[in-house]
Amino acid sequence: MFGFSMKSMLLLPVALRLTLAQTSSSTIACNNSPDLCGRAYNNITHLGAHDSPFVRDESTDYTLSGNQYYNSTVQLSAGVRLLSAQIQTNSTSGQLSVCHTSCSLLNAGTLSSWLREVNAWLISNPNDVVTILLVNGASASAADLAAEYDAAGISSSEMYTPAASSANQTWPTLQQLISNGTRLVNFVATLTDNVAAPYLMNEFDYIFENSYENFAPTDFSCTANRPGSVANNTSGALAAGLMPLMNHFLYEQQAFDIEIPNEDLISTTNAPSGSVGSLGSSATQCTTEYGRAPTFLLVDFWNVGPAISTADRLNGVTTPVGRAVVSTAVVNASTSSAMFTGLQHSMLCLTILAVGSALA
Ligand SMILES: *[C@@H]1O[C@H](CO)[C@@H](O)[C@H](O)[C@H]1NC(C)=O
Ligand SMILES: *[C@@H]1O[C@H](CO)[C@@H](O)[C@H](O)[C@H]1NC(C)=O
Ligand SMILES: *[C@@H]1O[C@H](CO)[C@@H](O)[C@H](O)[C@H]1NC(C)=O
Ligand SMILES: *[C@@H]1O[C@H](CO)[C@@H](O)[C@H](O)[C@H]1NC(C)=O
Ligand SMILES: *[C@@H]1O[C@H](CO)[C@@H](O)[C@H](O)[C@H]1NC(C)=O
Ligand SMILES: *[C@@H]1O[C@H](CO)[C@@H](O)[C@H](O)[C@H]1NC(C)=O
Ligand SMILES: *[C@@H]1O[C@H](CO)[C@@H](O)[C@H](O)[C@H]1NC(C)=O
Ligand SMILES: CC(=O)N[C@H]1CO[C@H](CO)[C@@H](O)[C@@H]1O
Repeated sequence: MFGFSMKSMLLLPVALRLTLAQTSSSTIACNNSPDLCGRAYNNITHLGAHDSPFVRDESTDYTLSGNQYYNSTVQLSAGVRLLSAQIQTNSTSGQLSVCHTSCSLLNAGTLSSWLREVNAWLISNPNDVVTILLVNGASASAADLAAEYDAAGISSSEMYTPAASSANQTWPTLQQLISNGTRLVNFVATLTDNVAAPYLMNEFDYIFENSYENFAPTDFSCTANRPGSVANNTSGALAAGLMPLMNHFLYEQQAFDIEIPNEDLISTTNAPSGSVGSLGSSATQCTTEYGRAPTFLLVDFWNVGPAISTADRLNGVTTPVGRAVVSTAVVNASTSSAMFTGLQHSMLCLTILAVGSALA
């Protein structure tokens, strides 16, 4: 490996590249640590940014609907390795877009433009494996979604295609994914079939989740909630080989049943240890209940905590390398809750209209 930068390595013939990658696996970091290279994909904990493209920053006028303070590129550079996003259809253009609940509430652009952003990061970070979890609010088909990946310039050969369509399978190690060039892993909740794009995995064929709808720190539970076939049957979910995804974020109920990410409690929610409702204590609890660490942790405002400390602890990583340092501060906590953007205002008006017409 001496004398080769990662960039010059990309110019080498594939066979030589594979040899180099294999011989140097103990010194080059995979997902920020050389210790993770030889671990199976399902045997590490990937930190996830819930609703990754929905940011609360100046580009969205600090919208209260935002789940993150920093965009997907910054998330990845700081060590986040799973990005979740909701897909909706923009009713004006008909385009598949990353929109929060509705494209009139929070529109983060077309799906293909967001995928292009993620792929740009992957290309400049050749030793990292990234997972995308699309929440299919648009009920898009695999073919429709594949068209977005194509439009983003992502080749299907860059993506991991599972060896089997069931959870009970041997997952490759990070190093195998990297050596194979299949560094983008994709789940969709949900797909009726993936014949048109076998790299799109129906989430609940591979993953189980605890409940995601929590309002108080005492609400968090490790019990399997989805898929419905294993609801309240955590041991059954684990025995089937489903990977645990631990949702760990709180909603705050506003007037007219509007739910927004809870920013007031975020310093506790994402804390590495401490009081009830902290990410660290929930992760420890779930690790005990599952007899293994959760494969994925999904959080809002990932920089606070910092949430990545808990993923590092579960992974046994003490000296991560190659991460951008991002402030762990809560951005504008005191002022943002007082703000109401034009978009949210119109959404609220729509809701009132809807309530009005329901009453009429
Ligand atoms: C993400 O945020 C960073 C920092 O604010 C900014 O420099 C970059 O242009 C943003 N990237 C995208 C794709 O929006
Ligand atoms: C739909 O997309 C167009 C651009 O193609 C955009 O101007 C419009 O705001 C979007 N509609 C909604 C409801 O977000
Ligand atoms: C690597 O790619 C080859 C060819 O696409 C495939 O047969 C093999 O299963 C892949 N290995 C892993 C570990 O994904
Ligand atoms: C799971 O348990 C909860 C709490 O006891 C209960 O409310 C829910 O109906 C159960 N769900 C299923 C599918 O059994
Ligand atoms: C839990 O799931 C396992 C494995 O699918 C199954 O054998 C068992 O009957 C289930 N238990 C309950 C209470 O449904
Ligand atoms: C998983 O596969 C292994 C061998 O491939 C088999 O022994 C085991 O019974 C399977 N488990 C389930 C839950 O299907
Ligand atoms: C806080 O919000 C205001 C907009 O109200 C913005 O001008 C300012 O830059 C924000 N502060 C930080 C630290 O982001
Ligand atoms: C569930 C599982 O595969 N656990 C393994 C993950 O990797 C660690 C470290 O190599 C092992 O100790 C676990 O047994």
